[in-house]
Amino acid sequence: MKRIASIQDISCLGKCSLTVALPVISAMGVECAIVPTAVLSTHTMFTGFTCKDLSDQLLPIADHWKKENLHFDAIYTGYLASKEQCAEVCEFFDRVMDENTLIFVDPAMADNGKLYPAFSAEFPKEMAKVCAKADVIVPNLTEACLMTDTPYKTNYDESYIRTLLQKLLALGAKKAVLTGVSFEEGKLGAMRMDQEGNVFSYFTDRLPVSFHGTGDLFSSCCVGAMMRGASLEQALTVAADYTAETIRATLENPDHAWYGVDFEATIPYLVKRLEQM
Ligand code: PXL
Repeated sequence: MKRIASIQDISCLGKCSLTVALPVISAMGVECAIVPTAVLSTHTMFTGFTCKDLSDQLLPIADHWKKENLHFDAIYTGYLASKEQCAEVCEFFDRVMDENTLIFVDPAMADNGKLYPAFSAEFPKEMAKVCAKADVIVPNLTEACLMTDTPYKTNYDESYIRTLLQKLLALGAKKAVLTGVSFEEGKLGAMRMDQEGNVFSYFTDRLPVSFHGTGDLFSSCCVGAMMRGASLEQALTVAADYTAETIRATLENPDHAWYGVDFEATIPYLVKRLEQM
């Protein structure tokens, strides 16, 4: 069985980060080890959340794992607790990875033109250094703009997205995927560019809502599918479809929570998709 180490926070309640990565990756038949970056009472869209930074645990965990001679097929990072933690995560990669470890970085730090509340303006520069070490990065438009000093636009054309992808690759990542891309009303998707400048994109119907945690769902599904043998392109397709299907299912539930999606309800859909791959 393939083994992923996922480095992100535990939001005790919130349907995001590790409470999404663990069940989704496990359901995909891939082992998910975790490295919690912080424990929060909820995600940061609530007010009054508590947060315990676990930075002092990251490298001791890495060293213990190294001593145990464990191989990780992927290291997948998400929400980090502080700008200082970005350097520790880079060091974590160096200590734990080997030549067969895929580094998959979701620079979860911003959306809709704005940094998440816990981060200062210097954070994106530090996160860009984590992205520099990655095989695959999956920022949304806001995160990509912040890391490349590009003005954030909601009205754009394909050349804007291609330029942004080129700037992301210039950070050092081998493949860059931009999420939340739309060139056509009613469609939303992802576009990836490799070091040769080749692009691939995939779109689903845009649903008339935006839910918290869907980025984590997309990333978890994408890296999980790659561990199951999918190419990045196939993985992006499955991840986009699963995310869209989950938002659809959430909207159909009149009692759905405001703070996250009903991804639990669509795990059977995801498992079926994997079987067809
Ligand atoms: O879904 C990204 C995320 C993860 N973890 C925490 C968050 C957020 C987004 O706001 O607050 C703690």
